[in-house]
Amino acid sequence: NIISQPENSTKTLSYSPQDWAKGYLSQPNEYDYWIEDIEGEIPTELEGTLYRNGPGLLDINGQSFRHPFDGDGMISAIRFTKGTAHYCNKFVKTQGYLEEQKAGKILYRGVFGTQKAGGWLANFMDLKIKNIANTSVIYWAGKLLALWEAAQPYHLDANTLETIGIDNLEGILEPGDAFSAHPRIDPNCEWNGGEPCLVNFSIKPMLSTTITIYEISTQGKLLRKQVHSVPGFAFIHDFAITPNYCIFFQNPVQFNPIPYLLGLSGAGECINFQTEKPTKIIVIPRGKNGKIQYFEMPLGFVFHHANAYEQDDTIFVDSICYKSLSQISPNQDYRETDFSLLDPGQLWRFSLGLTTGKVERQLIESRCCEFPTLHPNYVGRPYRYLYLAAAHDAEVNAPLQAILKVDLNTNQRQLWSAAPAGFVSEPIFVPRKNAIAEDDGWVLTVVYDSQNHRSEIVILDSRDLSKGAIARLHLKHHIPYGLHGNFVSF
Ligand code: 3ON
Ligand code: FE
Repeated sequence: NIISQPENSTKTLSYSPQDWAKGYLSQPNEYDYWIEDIEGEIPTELEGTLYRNGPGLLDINGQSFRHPFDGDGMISAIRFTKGTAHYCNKFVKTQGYLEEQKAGKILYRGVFGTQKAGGWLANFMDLKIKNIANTSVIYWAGKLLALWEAAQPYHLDANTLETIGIDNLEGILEPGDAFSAHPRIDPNCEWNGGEPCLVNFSIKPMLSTTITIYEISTQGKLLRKQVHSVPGFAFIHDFAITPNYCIFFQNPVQFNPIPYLLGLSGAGECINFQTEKPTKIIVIPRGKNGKIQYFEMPLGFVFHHANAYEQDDTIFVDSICYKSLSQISPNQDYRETDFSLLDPGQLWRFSLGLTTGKVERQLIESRCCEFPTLHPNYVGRPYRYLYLAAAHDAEVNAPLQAILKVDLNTNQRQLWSAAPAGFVSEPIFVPRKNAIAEDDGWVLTVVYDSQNHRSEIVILDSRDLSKGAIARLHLKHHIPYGLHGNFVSF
């Protein structure tokens, strides 16, 4: 054989690219059943519901969406009670979902490049947005809400997952307002007598970008709202909070809307990453009369933050950074992604000197990782343990096949891997009731089992991931790769 191989392909991959791609097949069905195919034992102390959101449809009648982020939101609920588990999933019955299912074809352009059939003329100047409610699901102030960052949430019945309708949070949001898919819950809000408080933002990007911050009580009442304008176009997917600040990373991007307006590409495809430009870090005080502070540092592109905390005059922020953001090129199919050509997400710690105005950074984890989560009581506080979805091999950019626990104090690691056939999703940490140790509880993750083309719910012991799964709950079908979710103890 005289065909020469690129050097990095001599090492065997931890997965088969064809197997990985099958996780992006649509799941058009809605199920409702008790899970019976269980290996190991579900801990009886694990009581509550794991809600997950993500694209359930990746096509309509064989017409593919250009990108998974354009897929219609589908909610899964896995209910744990007395050592048993029940599975249920339903699509968020958004206006766009109902219209397109009725028509049997794509009627809306997607933010990430999905176009209506018929070429650019059929898409020319069509700026209607389809709220696909596909990014996260939270339970707050008595409502289960499916979130998508460019529009209002959808309200669902927490038991049946039936869609109740688009929701303005009792008038907090106005028509056309957005609400990010990354609210943070301050577990002990000092502006609110020590009660928990939901903090979220929305962005309206133009030549300058409007950032609105909402703080909402456990009763659903608006406690504080601030509106700020920051220079330049901003694409901000997530943020971090501390007791006194909200922290935003403004990625170095340029927005050229012409191809979008002309009907040639999606708005998201018109965002160009600018390698040579620094990222701007925007720190907005949560209290009343604070001043915005800006920091700058060349650090690449950030979607997700792990956590932030204050110590004296410094804010520490832990985030997943990509050296560069690759563009979906016009003729490329996302199911044929060559991972070796992309930069991995890596975990960094930034320290922002509030009196010095200086930023410093430190690489904490170089292994390809995403979807950081932690104990909910430590949001905004100094913390020790982080759980991430990660690649199986430490040195290779690859799909997420493992769950990684990082001890930020000792730098120790634990890893549980589903390779070669399994592909993990975001880990969710569930603390054990009355636990004292920060890592006492379970990590839950949905794993796509490509060998059997079904998914499983995997329960890990968060004190020791490496000892293997406590339980694996095999579903009767697959769930396409998802985005975010939450565990709710009722
Ligand atoms: O003017 C606009 C501002 C704005 C809010 C530009 C815009 C139209 C692009 C826009 C809308 C942004 C939207 C709708 C973003 C949606 C993002 C989304 C659904 C998901 C993002 C996921 C991020 C990551 C890092 C996922 C990683 C997944 C894996 C590693 C594997 O599954
Ligand atoms: Fe996200």
